[in-house]
Amino acid sequence: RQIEGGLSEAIAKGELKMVYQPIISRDGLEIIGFEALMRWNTEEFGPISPAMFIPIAEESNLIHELGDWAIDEAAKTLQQWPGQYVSVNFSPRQFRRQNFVGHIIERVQHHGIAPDRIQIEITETAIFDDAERAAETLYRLRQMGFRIALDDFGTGYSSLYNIRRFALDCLKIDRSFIDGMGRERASAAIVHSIIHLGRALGLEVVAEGVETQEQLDTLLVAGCSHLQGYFFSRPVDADIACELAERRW
Ligand code: G
Ligand code: G
Ligand code: MN
Ligand code: NA
Repeated sequence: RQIEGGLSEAIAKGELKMVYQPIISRDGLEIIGFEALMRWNTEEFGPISPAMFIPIAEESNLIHELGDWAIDEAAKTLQQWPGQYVSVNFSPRQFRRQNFVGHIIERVQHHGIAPDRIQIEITETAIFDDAERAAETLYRLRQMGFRIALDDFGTGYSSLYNIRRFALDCLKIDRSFIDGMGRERASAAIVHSIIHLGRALGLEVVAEGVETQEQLDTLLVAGCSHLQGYFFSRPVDADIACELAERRW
């Protein structure tokens, strides 16, 4: 369609960019890493959200082109950063790509970046369909030194089963739960449960979508290890992210 056509030329036309949102550690409230998020500014229609174009790209191999471009951008940005890692989103189709492990290690080595400075963000959907193969892929990625985060945690299937069986470093609590925390007992209970579960398993837990001081206070009392959201910063361009790197809250 129209979007698919535009997207296939977007890289060459320089219409894509990556923006970076800080991930904050509870210790010292300082930035330990950034999540990389893709942005597409079209000539014709203005900005189009990744929530719109990523699913379209994922219907074809276009997603691999975008994904490779995203890793290259993140790696280049990492070369200028003192920060610990950049967290890159991978869609299920990317994760299930033939020789995904070999492919990603090759690109990272090409840029001279240590794998432990890349965090791979996947959703439960990516590992649910073929759990056997997913477990193997995650194990190998982890062995090479990559960090693994389970994104949108709590919204997918078989959450508890997944975290027991897969090699992970980090759970990211979906922002819908953080948003609901102050209003609904169920959301608050889910947030607390995920934090406790993560701690018991020695995993980092990132609360996403933190927008208010009140949410931050609640999360800190609950023992959440990491935080991300507009309260700290919106996703920003690479050069601004570099300037932010030393900031504390
Ligand atoms: O940044 P924003 O909230 O608009 O992102 C919307 C959705 O698009 C989120 O689910 C996010 O994970 C996804 N997304 C953003 N950037 C990328 C990317 O580089 N690759 C993939 N696969 N998904 C992305
Ligand atoms: O699915 P994923 O968690 O990768 O999506 C991240 C999306 O959430 C990005 O599009 C980002 O722009 C958005 N986001 C980040 N922080 C906040 C926040 O505090 N509030 C809201 N509403 N969205 C946020
Ligand atoms: Mn994400
Ligand atoms: Na998420």
